[in-house]
Amino acid sequence: MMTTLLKSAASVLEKNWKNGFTIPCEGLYPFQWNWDSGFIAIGWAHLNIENAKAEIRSLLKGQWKNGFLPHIAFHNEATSYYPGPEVHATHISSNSPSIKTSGITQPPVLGFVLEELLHIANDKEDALAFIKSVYKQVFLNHHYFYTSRDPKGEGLVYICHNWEAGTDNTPVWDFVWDTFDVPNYKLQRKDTTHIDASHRPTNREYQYYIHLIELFKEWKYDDRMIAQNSPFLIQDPLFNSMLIASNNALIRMGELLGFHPQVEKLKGWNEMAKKNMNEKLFDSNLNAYVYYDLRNERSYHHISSSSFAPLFAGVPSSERAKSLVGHFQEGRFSGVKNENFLCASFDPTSSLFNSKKYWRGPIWINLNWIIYRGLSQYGFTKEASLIKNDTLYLIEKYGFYEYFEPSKKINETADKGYGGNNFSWSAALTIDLLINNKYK
Ligand code: 2M8
Repeated sequence: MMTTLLKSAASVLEKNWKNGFTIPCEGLYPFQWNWDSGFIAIGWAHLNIENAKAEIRSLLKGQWKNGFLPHIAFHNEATSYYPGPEVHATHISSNSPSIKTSGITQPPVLGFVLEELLHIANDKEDALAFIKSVYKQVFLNHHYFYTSRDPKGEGLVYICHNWEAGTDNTPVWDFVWDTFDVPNYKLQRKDTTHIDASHRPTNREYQYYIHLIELFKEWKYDDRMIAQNSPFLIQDPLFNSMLIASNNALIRMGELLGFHPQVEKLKGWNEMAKKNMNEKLFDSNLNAYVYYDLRNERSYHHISSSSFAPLFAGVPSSERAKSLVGHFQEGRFSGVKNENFLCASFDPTSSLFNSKKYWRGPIWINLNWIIYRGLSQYGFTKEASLIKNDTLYLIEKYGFYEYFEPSKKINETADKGYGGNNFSWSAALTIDLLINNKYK
């Protein structure tokens, strides 16, 4: 029997369903987004596996000839979002597909999403046949990352745009923006007509976002030109963790399906990725995984919710995992008297933390799901239930918002979440948290 919460989560997905794919949020994000679709497919798998399959097939229609998977697929027309297909202008690349897409990517979640589908599906044979039909496309995407975005052969791929991170305006980027100047573009922002502008990135930040796209167009989206010249070139712990978690899943599924050459390649990449993530991206003073700036050859010593994503990818040793968990109960993220709900998107003790502003502090449901799963996998049941209960508490109290206030005190008098409402991945992952019995 469906509970009320489950029913309302299902109705969010149904409303955002556009006959073949699901938009993240009406008005605010009116197209198909890459990692959103992955999380959304997990929700659909519990309700209607055919929609989950269609979601993934639609996303893969945007794949480029070199394996690149764009962050937005413009299957439909909509005027409520900026920058739209005309700004990305990806037809100038010889790799772009027949449908309109953006020319930047997002965290590669498809590998592990396919394995989630296999676990959730009642008809395993049918799910496996579907996975078999898309496996090589997803593998090609990983091949693209390790051959085009790992200039030093470290198994750590770079992102070249803040929108590729998914954590669009994390304070870590402030330090990158300080390293170069941008012209003054005439922006046509639409997001601030939907959402309180103080909860969104500033116009100044948008100048950088648009400038990077203008540079990539100048270089016709050529990866070699980008690697050589992009002022933004970052090895991101969240992005690389999503890739490793997807490698892990593709290896297990490839073994089941007999895709031996692909499995061997993936194992090689993965081994190097895990080793260098532990050696290069771990900051032992902060006791957390951090970002490395390849362009300016420096690390950024800040903790964000992305710092915990390696748990989900099985990267840390159990000893290291134990010390990471120290940030939760009565720790830096929870607050010494557990004053905060888990898990703020940026270090609540930092002067750069802002509890209301997008990826500079608020709680996001997809990151909570990733951390919850990571904690469960390592056997930290107490901390796992804490983050799961906090997540469901906020959703139940306010609804399926895009992001939420971490401070318990502010929440005592608040009456809603932040950003867009009826947000698809908040609904989809709530469904999974409520009914996936594999993790309790
Ligand atoms: C947000 O990013 C888009 C650009 O991709 C935007 O602000 O316009 C981020 O939260 C991103 O992680 C998310 O995938 C996207 C759609 O929900 O919105």
